[in-house]
Amino acid sequence: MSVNPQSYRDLLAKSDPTVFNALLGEEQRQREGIELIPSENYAFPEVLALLGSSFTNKYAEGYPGRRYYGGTEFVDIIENAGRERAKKLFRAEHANIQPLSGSPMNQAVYLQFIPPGETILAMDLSHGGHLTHGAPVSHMGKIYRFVRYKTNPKDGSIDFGALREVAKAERPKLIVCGYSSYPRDLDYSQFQAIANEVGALTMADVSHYGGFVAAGALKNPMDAGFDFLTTTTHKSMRGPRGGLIVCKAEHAKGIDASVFPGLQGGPHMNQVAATATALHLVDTEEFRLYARQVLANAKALAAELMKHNIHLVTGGTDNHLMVLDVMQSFGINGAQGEKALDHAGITTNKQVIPDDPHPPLRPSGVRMGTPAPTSRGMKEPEMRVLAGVIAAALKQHDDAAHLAKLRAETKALCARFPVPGL
Ligand code: DSN
Repeated sequence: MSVNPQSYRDLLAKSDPTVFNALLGEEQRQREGIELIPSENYAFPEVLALLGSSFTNKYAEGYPGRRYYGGTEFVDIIENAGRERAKKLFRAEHANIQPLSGSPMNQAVYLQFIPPGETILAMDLSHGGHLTHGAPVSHMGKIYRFVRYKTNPKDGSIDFGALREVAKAERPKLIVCGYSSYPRDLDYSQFQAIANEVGALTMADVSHYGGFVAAGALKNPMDAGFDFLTTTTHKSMRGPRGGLIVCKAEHAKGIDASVFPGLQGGPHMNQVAATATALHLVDTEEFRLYARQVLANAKALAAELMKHNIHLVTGGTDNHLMVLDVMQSFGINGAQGEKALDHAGITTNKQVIPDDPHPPLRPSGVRMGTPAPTSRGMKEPEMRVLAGVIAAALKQHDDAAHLAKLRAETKALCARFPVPGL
């Protein structure tokens, strides 16, 4: 690497002690605590190195072979490699790996292919949909008319009969699926069949679990004929913070024009390089084993939590995450649950549950997932230990001494499983 990591740290310690000390604090927090926020993970060490590499210095507006700047022969290599790797992993005809993150990635699809004021059909946010799927507070929620579908209250499945009726009545131009707090795998062919009936395009935002789709552990929407798959690259893929879009060949020109110059200027070439490398590392047997272990760990954690009489939304999980109804299980809200777990050394986030009667800052649920502890090498036995700590912390959420004892247990567990790259 062009920068010796130790010399960079020594330099930073001298030149900016405020930021350096915060960095040390964050590293200690990551080492000594369990990260269960399902959208967080530990980037591959190669990814961290590339983010701090000399690719940071380079402007490269345009695409490989058609740039608006000179000196792009090396960045063309990394972007071409990344695009080919994304196409291969998602079995897609075209890939764009320049989106700076999840929001511009989804906006690039909407703004290019859907005229303002038109209808988009997306999941109700409390049932698992995402901010960028038309939340009323987002600009997209104001530009488009978002119509909602929901999950079945009995088992959390998607009610495709109801979805078909809404689609026929509302004639959306786009149907969106793929969620950030939905614990089940999806039958993409049913979405595609409905879209075909009403003449809508299809987009799956697999940001949370794109790595597991790429690894073959979860279904691939492109196999069902989807028009677009979008995914952030920093969650399940352990890449840099960023996004990518794959699509059918017929949308290639439109997607590229939408990302640049439609929405963005110069791509972050350090991010593009790190994305290319993350995609390379995802396409390995080691990563495929990791992906399967994440899902096995989630199943083990969910089963054990339920043995502690904790109610899980939809009654379990098929993927990497679960939502605990802590209001029903312990009579506390999600903010109280999140805080108690924080004190026990376990990081999670408060979460609304379907049709939650409580507000988003004090919702009924807590969301958790297994990508990060699995990256540390934890397996089913550790999930059983964690479930015991979680149940004890939620039960005795206002007993500071008890929570401190649990925190020591968490720290001891973490000491046996180092964080990759730290
Ligand atoms: N903020 C991410 C999550 O936590 O689900 C999604 O963008």
